[in-house]
Amino acid sequence: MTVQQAAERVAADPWPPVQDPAPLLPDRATVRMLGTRAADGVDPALLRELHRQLVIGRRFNEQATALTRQGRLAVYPSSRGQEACQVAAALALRPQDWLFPTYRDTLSVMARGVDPVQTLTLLRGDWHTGYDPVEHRIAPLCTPLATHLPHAVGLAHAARLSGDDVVALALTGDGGTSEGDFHEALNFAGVLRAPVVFLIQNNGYAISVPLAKQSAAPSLAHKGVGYGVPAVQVDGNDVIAVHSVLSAAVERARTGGGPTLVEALTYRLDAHTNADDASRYRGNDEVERWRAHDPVVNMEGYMRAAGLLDEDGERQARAAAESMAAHMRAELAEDPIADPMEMFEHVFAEPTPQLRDQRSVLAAELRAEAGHR
Ligand SMILES: Cc1ncc(C[n+]2csc(CCOP(=O)(O)OP(=O)(O)O)c2C)c(N)n1
Repeated sequence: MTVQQAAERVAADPWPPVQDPAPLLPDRATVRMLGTRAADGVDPALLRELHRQLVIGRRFNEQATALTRQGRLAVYPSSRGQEACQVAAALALRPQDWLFPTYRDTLSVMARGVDPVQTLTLLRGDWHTGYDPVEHRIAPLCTPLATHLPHAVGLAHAARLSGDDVVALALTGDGGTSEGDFHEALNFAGVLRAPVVFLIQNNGYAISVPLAKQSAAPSLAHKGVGYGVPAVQVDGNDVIAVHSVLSAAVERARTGGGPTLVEALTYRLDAHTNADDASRYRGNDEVERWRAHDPVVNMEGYMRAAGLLDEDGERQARAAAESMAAHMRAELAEDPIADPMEMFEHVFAEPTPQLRDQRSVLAAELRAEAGHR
């Protein structure tokens, strides 16, 4: 099919206007599977892989946080407590699909196959992404809130026009849903029926701002209704449930069903980043309440009870996590050497006059500095 034919097909098949918003509304009950009969039918090999990735992910969060304390990593926005969302997002995608992560989503990037050290490149103060986005089909970790969401819609729509079997999964936090880009992305996704899935990791806070000060909506999932996008609310600490909901949404998008908005209810156990003091805006009792719903502990409890995890399986998962942590320590022992002149490259095909001026100023300063040494 040519691009022209695909465009004509899309134009001839408009998104039917939704007369009745009820089917778009999230169910009153949050989707949960861990410990319920719904989990019994899930492939044990998938459960073991979800568990293995959770254990590796937890270790990654702990090791990266330790490396910030040693000054080896400039900043780390930990996803401890949110590992279930991260792992589920990575494993719900097929190789041809695209992931659009935020700065907090290093774990999902790693769980999709990128070297753990490469996922941290941007967070070491290097302007490079650290991995090849096209090779891995993972957009660069996005620091400005929500600006990657319209990109995800654009990529998904373009793939559909070209007849490529691609779905884009875009991640955002609860704070990101207050940004204009979030609303523009949902609007375009609904109108274009783009094969895109949005996952909101609602961890309760945008740095220090609690959800109640971000939104008066009954839930963040309700935000899909205004754009004709069906939404689901899921227990974000239940890796089986998040994986199941996202896989269904990816499949729906792949088969022409259009976009889905998924709100995962979770909690960030660590501070926003190592530079933040979370005790200034939330109490220890709240953190302890969520600790009781730890996604890694929950999954291990379920698997042991179901006879899917024995001592040997546990040892193997922990050994894989330890060898990854040793790799991180070894590779981050040296500071990266960046050429300051490189920051002017790859911004525009033709550098602007201002960029050229700035490049000359910096080059002169570097020459002067070298002369003083
Ligand atoms: C456009 C924009 N405005 C402000 C910021 C500063 N900022 C960084 S993180 C953050 C809060 C994000 O909260 P949320 O979307 O809930 O994600 P979380 O950090 O909890 O994963 C803000 C306001 C930013 N990065 N980008």
